[in-house]
Amino acid sequence: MKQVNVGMIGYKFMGKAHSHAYRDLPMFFPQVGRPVMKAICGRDEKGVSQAAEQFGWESWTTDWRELLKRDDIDLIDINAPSDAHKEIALAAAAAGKHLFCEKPLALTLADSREMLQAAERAGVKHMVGFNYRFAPAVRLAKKLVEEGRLGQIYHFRAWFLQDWIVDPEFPLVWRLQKEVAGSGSHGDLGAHLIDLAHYLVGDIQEVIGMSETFVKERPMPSSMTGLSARGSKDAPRGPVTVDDATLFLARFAGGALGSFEASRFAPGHRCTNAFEINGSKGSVKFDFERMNELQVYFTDDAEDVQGFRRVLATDPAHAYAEAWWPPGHTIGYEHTFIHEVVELMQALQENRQPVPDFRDGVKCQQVLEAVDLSIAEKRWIQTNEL
Ligand code: SOE
Repeated sequence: MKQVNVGMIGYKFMGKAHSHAYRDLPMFFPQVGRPVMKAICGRDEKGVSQAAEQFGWESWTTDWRELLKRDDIDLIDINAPSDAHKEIALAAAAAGKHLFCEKPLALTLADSREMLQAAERAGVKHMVGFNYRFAPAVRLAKKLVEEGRLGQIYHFRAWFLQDWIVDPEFPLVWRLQKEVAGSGSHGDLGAHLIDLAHYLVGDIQEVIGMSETFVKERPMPSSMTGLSARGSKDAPRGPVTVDDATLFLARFAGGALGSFEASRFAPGHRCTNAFEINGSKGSVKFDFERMNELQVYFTDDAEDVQGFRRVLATDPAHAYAEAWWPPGHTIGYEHTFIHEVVELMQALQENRQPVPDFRDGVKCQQVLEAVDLSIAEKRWIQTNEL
């Protein structure tokens, strides 16, 4: 079995999620090998050295280019803020490293296309971090669609709602700055919905959207990590340059109609990443806050017991479930990243592209940008216009 040596850039929220995935992987999925956590990189010496120790990396550095020079690193895992993705990915591909990059792939469609081209030109493997595809209940939804058990698909209805910036005094973290994040709820949350739509229903042909920034200025942060930050009311204020909420309608190439809602202004919704699919033979409903469950309805159930049934996707019949605990013993958020890394390691063992790859990242970016253009021009946009 090939040994895969990993170098990671970024050590905060996603860096922790990915580090944990590499560590847990061999315990539950020994068949895909044991990734070696060679080196982790971050800008802050104290922070990155602590992370290296805490997460179990062999070494650390504050200069990501050092990782690319090392012959003992095969894969570069990019968890830095979105504005850093492109430069790192291009340089890493040129150095012949495989790439695993968090979403959204880049700040713009043009940049994401350049990243895909660079990876293809270098002949390296590439993967993008759409982790929600890897929830067993989402896999079950995919299976039901693919096997035709929902019939012809009419609707995909999705919403990703959070509430961590509802307080107008919450500081201006990087996720609220366009030059670093690319966009707000749209690229952060909507990107996941778009990817799930592509995965579950297929290509999106045309879109029209609307968006709003409810709080236009915020105090500068004194510190931030993950989704939390500190600041003070008296701190200088800066403009919020991304959307707080973006909604859009879509028509799928296969004829289905879609509606999408991404918002960070939905009090009470901590991380509601939810969708429904309605087809001629049935429907499914998923909500990440109950990620082990898929609600399933079939039109051909006997009339007297018709209704949504709650399927707990923890049986051996469900994707990835057999590797974990006995049925009914549920799994969590971090497992989606472990499953993602299972796919990545398996693909590297089999010398094939992992899925989802940078092509999926580009496709997502194309829809994100089509929605932005539709908002700017107040009209329907065909995704192939971009
Ligand atoms: C923050 O909004 C965030 O962590 C996203 O960046 C993730 O992609 C999403 O999975 C959860 O929320």
